[in-house]
Amino acid sequence: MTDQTPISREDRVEKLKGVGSQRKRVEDARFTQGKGNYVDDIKMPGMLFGDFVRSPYAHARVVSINTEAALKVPGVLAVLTAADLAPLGLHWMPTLAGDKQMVLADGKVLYQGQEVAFVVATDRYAAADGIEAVEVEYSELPVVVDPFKALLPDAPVLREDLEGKMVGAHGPRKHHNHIFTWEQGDKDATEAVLAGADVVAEEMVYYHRTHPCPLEPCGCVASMDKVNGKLTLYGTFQAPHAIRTVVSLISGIEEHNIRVISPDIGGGFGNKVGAYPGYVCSVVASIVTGKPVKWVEDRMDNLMTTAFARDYWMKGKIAATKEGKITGLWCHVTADHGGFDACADPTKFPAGFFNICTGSYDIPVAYLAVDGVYTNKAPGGVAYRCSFRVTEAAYFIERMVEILAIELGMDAAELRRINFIKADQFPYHSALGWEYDSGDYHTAWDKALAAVDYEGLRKEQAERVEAFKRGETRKLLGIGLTHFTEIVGAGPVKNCDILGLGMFDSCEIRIHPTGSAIARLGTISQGQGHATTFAQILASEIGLPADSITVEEGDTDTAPYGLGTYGSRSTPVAGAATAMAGRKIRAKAQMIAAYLLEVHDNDLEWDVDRFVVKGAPERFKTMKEIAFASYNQAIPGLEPGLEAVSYYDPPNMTYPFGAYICVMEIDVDTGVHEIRQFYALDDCGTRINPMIIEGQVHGGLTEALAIAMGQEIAYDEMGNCKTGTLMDFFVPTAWETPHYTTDHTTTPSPHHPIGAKGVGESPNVGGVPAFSNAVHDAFRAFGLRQSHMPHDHWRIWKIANGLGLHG
Ligand code: MCN
Ligand code: CUM
Repeated sequence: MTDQTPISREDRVEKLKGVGSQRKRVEDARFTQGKGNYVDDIKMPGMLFGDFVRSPYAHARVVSINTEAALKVPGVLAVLTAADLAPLGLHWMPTLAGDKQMVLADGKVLYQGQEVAFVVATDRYAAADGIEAVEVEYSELPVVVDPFKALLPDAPVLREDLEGKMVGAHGPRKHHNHIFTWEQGDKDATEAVLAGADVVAEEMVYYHRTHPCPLEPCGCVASMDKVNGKLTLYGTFQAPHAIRTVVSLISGIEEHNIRVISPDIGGGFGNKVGAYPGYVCSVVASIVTGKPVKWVEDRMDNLMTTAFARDYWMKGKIAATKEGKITGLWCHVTADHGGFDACADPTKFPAGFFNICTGSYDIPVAYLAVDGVYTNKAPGGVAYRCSFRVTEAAYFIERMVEILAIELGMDAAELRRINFIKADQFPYHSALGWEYDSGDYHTAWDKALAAVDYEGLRKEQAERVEAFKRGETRKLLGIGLTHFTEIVGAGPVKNCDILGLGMFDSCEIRIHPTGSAIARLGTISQGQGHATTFAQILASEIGLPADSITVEEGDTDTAPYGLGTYGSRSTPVAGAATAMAGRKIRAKAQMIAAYLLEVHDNDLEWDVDRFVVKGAPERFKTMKEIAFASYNQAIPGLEPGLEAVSYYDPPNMTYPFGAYICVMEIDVDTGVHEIRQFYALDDCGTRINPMIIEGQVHGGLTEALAIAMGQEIAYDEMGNCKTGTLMDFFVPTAWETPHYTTDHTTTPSPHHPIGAKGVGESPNVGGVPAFSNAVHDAFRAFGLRQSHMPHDHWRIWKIANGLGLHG
């Protein structure tokens, strides 16, 4: 093998396209040319289509289901109901939150759109006709859409299956519609601080129900091969291995006979973590018919029935000295989980990582209690770039700090500054139990304030208020500040599992003889660009160009076991596994190089893409040469080949952070807003690919804009979902999307092999409070304290009207 590597060290580094390189996304050649392979692109010989009869009522008894007429519709082959699934024990399924959920209506329905029967037909149209022909008789029951009303003594019993069971998956239940109480922190100490404080700001902060609405809805194709007993399940799964295990446990099919494949996924955003009735019904239908069965949601199905996000009522009290030093935080959350608790949190965290709600601040004592409640709404609850409820936590604390600033008559930027955890306090132990790994909040904050000329903006704002009062303008100026702290990378197996599966992750690498490689991971990209970035991590670790490394995810027959992609965990966990597997490769490569160069291992040092004999730079072996040698030479004491696998259990989570500032103009007479400037500084530790990070931030900010400024899953009193179509559910386009200025600081994670923290969810976690705080701040001079999102034009107009600004 001759080696063609360029001479200069810089050239060699550049050629690798390793960590820090703005490498272009390798996925895009396929996607931009229509060569993506999504679930709905999968076509198999004889494939059938399944679809659901769904409940028009939010709460009703199912009196009878008559499938006779439907079975006569041409093309309809079968109609499954709970009665068909019951003998198999599949009419209910476990949820990731330790609850159980009806696969098909078993006696009653609990939310509009709930799955009642599954029609299997030769094509989608026949299935739709079959659905029309199924006759279901319902008897309506009283509906509860308000979680506070759900807890009244005389509220209707929603979950009759749980009647009399006063202990649930997360401890005691206080009421027939109560799911759990989750308590953290020191209640007595916090109440004592509140009682003796100079100032206590108290407020109810609501983070409304919304939905990730990925471009591609959820779906699957189940194919049971009755000859060899193997089930292949293609689907939009964010956690393919976990799905395989769950399918095995509930179906009794042995795990080696199940192959789960996540092909390309058109956006996940947490919507595709959980298990849905469509998966179970497709598998059963394939077993029954012996043919492959496809189920793919339409937009309404997706918006109305699959994992929603948020719906948290957060009552807060924050105590401080007159000078503005925060002395304590108290929070009680009423969490609306809908008809079934189908949250996808780690098992021991029924409210996710909401206990990061002390945020970026050094708060000595805190107390948190979360009550989960059943209502007649769709189940789910952890989705949409949430980092397991960190979005709610960040919104809560960033609103409470703004309200405290009002109470104290202080500048909100200054109030934050004097309460930030200081750089020398890391690792920092928060009052609600976390160990923040690293941070430098003051540096980030000062950089952000300087970048937008914060003082200048405040002056302009004050002048604007005066001009408004003089009648010279009808526009107000809002400055939305946020400093958020994220917690991502679940997580240490000792405290994070999903259904008992520890949340490690994995990477397996095979180096080919000619010095290229394939790496397989337990995660699965849904647009985050893993094929691009994980190859970069490896390039830096093993000295082969990223362009020579294929990254493959999502096939449980080939990829090592992993817990999947959500909670921005891929980089902190699988990224770490990738680096560690790379290091194993390098360790063996060092032994091979030592043999080839006839020196001791310790006489070699690593240099970009090669091992060099210390003190003799002309004597080296490149990784490419070593790869070939590993296959063509018999090396005493070493097995042939060059492969490694790493299962990585992180010692801690990572704590990315950021400083966001939104400058917004608001027209008081129309309620229309205009975003003049949005500055986003993110610190995600070592940056693998700055361009990908920027893309993640742009996307997350746009989703944050949507949530803060208009997006909502709303119900009427009857439990009708009022926002089940894209006519009613706001999804921003390029038209509504402002220009973003991105920036960064770099504070590496001390425990991650390459110092990287996650970033995917940060822009949503920090973006929503920045937009919302801008709206609130615009009206601060006129006495606004708190107004619930989404801040659509109508609601902003109502704020102005309520403050008497319409004359
Ligand atoms: N990255 C980097 N340097 C870092 C951190 C991350 O270059 N220091 C890169 C990563 O290598 C990866 C991307 O940024 O290519 C996101 O990494 P990470 O923050 O680890 O998040 P995950 O890959 O685990 O993605 C999950 C996260 C979540 S939970 C949601 S929700 C979300 C998000 O990613 N869903 C998305 N971003 C999304 N982007 C797209 N296009 N589609 C989705 O469904
Ligand atoms: Cu919570 S949305 Mo992401 O974790 O897939």
